[in-house]
Amino acid sequence: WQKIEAEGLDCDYAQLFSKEEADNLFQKLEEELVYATGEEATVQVFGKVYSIPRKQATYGDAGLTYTYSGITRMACPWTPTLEDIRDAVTRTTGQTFNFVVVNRYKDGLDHMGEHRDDERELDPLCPIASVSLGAARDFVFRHRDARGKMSGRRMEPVKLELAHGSFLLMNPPTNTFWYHSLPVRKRISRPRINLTFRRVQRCLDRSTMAVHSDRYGEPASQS
Ligand SMILES: O=C(O)CCC(=O)C(=O)O
Repeated sequence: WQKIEAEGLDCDYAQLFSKEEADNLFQKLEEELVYATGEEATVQVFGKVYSIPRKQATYGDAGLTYTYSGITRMACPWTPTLEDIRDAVTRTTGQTFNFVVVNRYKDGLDHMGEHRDDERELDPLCPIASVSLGAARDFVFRHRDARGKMSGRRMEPVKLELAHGSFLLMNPPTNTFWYHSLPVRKRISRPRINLTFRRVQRCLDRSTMAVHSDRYGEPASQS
């Protein structure tokens, strides 16, 4: 395990699957997963609708929903491979997860804008567990006080490469203080699938739920 730490940032990184296992999981997910289309493949930022620069799907326990970027996502029933990966993550962390957000990047042009995973629906004590399969991609954390030209503090971003079969555990309070993004990397031609396992709380009063505008699209990354 590699410990990644900075002020308010606490992550663990490890190789969870061998190359052979990871190749096999990637192939199975390519066969099993169905990605969102239509409104579910968009985000809303300050009332404007944008298509997301990658494919996305949400799976989890029956009846769960998760609202982010202005859109409510329903959990599709777990597939056998997602269950296998979820169970491996639970064995490794001792934590249980009831929801997974899947992002598929067809190549290095697909990306994810800077955001935090800090929706009120998420159990604040549960880490977010991220499994990466396929092309290795850079992943960048930036402290919330060190974003943009007018930012109050100078703090170096924390950068890592997420390898095929790797596992990144984002422990609390990382997502309170640090934004993360998956930047464009034009030289990458191969696809990548990322799974972020989460614990979503049922029965929250929707009217009090924060809707975060700074996630997922380029237009929002400056907000
Ligand atoms: O693809 C990745 O590694 C980033 C995923 C991510 O940031 C998210 O699901 O919130």
